[in-house]
Amino acid sequence: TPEVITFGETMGLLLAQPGQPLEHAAGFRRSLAGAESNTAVGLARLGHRVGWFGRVGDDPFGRSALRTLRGEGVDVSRAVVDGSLPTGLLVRDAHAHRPIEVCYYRSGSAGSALCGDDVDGGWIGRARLLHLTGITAALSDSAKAATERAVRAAAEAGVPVSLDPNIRRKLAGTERWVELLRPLADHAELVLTGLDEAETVSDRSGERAAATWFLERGAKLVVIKLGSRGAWATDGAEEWFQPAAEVPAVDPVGAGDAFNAGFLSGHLRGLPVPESLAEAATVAGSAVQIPGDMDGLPDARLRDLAVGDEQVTAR
Ligand code: KDG
Repeated sequence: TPEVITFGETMGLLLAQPGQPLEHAAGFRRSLAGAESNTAVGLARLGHRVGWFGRVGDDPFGRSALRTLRGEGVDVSRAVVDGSLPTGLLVRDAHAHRPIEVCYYRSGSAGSALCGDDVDGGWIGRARLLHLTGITAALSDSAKAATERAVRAAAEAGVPVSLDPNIRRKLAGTERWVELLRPLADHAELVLTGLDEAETVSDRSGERAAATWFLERGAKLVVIKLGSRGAWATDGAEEWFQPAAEVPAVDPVGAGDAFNAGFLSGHLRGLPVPESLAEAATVAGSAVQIPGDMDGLPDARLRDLAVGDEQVTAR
């Protein structure tokens, strides 16, 4: 049984060749996208047993997504191949110093047809952690129902939930995001969030005020990701700050998912918060050095070489 279970939409990724803006790009590399599967792969590479479920189409992108995840050691036994809908696609470019252009081709996708019946509550009940992101609930009403079913299964079995809001403005407006995320926050023991997301959900400004809002709703630990500045965390009693790794970044997309994998790995191994934060920074710092959402995710050996080293440069 997996230690960690996560679920959501995994898409085919077509990534413009490095340095080529999407509008003018002629060459693309194929990879995988999807915040939850990025974190799943990150955890698997770090040596954890992870399960991911979701729906993919019965097409080359869907089949290769499952094959890739399986190859990474992620348990996809509960994933559904939907014979009637296509796998969603994400087409984007990658730059360190200019805005990244992201085009979704995911409306009516198999992934968004995820539904309550796809959730194996018994499987979730045997895990040590259920990790969710707000994206899944924002996909469709049926995916929102699946999220609720999964959270209920975790609650009934006493399995803690970690939540990353992962607000994607292209999927819904602010009001909708707040409405989706607040009930999820009520069930999250661990919150891993960007600062703007925490401020949006809580309607408070600043790390401390926003984190307090989550703690008041039952979270035990709130980790606020500050991008290239690092991360800040509190359990209500103590506070910690972790600077980001100083690395030559080429593609920041997926950094938050990588950070989550690094943090959750430390957390599952019972490390103190500052050590888990340091590992999270290292894993994120490794991920941003390679184009693609998940290609730069390190294994445990690479992470251990780099932890504590300010210059986490891949050689
Ligand atoms: O975190 C990276 C994700 O944004 C990307 O993989 C795609 O899940 C995705 C989304 O919905 O934006």
